[in-house]
Amino acid sequence: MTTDPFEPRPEHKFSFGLWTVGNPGRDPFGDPVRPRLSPGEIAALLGEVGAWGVNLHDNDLVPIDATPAERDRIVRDFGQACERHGLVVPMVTTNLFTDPAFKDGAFTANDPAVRALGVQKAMGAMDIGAQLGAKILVMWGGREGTETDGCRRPDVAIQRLREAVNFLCEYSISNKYDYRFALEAKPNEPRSDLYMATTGAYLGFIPTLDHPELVGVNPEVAHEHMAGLNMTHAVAQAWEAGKLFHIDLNDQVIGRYDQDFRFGAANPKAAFWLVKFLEEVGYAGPRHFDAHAYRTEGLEGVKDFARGCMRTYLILKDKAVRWIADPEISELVAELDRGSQPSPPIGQYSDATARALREHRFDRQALGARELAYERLDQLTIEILLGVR
Ligand code: GCO
Ligand code: MN
Ligand code: MN
Repeated sequence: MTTDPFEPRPEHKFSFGLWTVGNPGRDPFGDPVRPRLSPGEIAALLGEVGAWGVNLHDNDLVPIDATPAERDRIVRDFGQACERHGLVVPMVTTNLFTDPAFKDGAFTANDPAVRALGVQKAMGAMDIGAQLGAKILVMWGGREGTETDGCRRPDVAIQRLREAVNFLCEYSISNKYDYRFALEAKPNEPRSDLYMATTGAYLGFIPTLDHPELVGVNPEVAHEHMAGLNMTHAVAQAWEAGKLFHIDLNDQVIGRYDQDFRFGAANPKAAFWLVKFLEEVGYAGPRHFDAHAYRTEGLEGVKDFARGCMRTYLILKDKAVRWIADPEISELVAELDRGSQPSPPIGQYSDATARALREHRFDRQALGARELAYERLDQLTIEILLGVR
């Protein structure tokens, strides 16, 4: 019996949001094209395609005006549906963008009542998540941003954001929820400019919090690409800082509208470097697909979309293994990494190391004349990706 090497298994930790496979295909120009699935139906679909986890916004599951009793019943029923379909709930998040009350943002809004409502709503999302076993709270600003910067000073917005995150960290601690907070940056949409436009911005913000140890980031491929940036570089900086708490995988053509394409659909080479990095460093968190099917699709197309995200990840993981094991590539990489002339190490500063460095005579011309075979290296990479190697 042959087994499909690209079949998703629980240890791959593939997760989808209720809002991703549940996306009915509405866009700014057109109405929904797919029937709205209930959370239970989505759990069944995710179980069928072989996902490991399902994530949710509070209101993907519990309507915003549900009574406490309705809330309890809905959450209990959903927990049972997840169990039935072999799914865990690793992450929850808060919808702070759909309701008109949040038209000027939530945590950064000028009206203190809106800010307080935002924090109250996030507490409610944390309660729901805790009941379902979630340990990661994603915080995406949604509408934390501006069309006109006349509305408030942007540093005040940052102070308000800090106040809210600090409060929610304490809420997690005092309820023993044990959440890790993953802050998700995005440069624009739905506002013209969002605060905290890049993962790097959040990495600068986190050390200013009361509980920086509880807070990391949730980089998203599409969001870095919307800003014209390199996702793998953003992820690497987060990883190196011990802050890669979650990841949103999808795809996005640079310079276009917010596309949320199937993982690897637009930039397979960028996706390859990302998967290679995650697998090489041993990232152990969820691989969450924050994407949705093309608007041309029905229910079967949504399954094709979800299977495609996971399959592409696993194919790229296999390509990464091939890349690392390829003798010609390894030799080339080792050669490119090798020093070409003796030089004093930089290392720890001391008077002696500084003197040694000041006095050293480099053959600068030889350094400039050295040829670096990155063309060959990249072509070998492309040949692996295109399947001829
Ligand atoms: C977007 C974001 C969202 C968030 C989600 C979780 O572009 O709309 O990526 O999908 O990830 O709201 O907070
Ligand atoms: Mn997004
Ligand atoms: Mn996202």
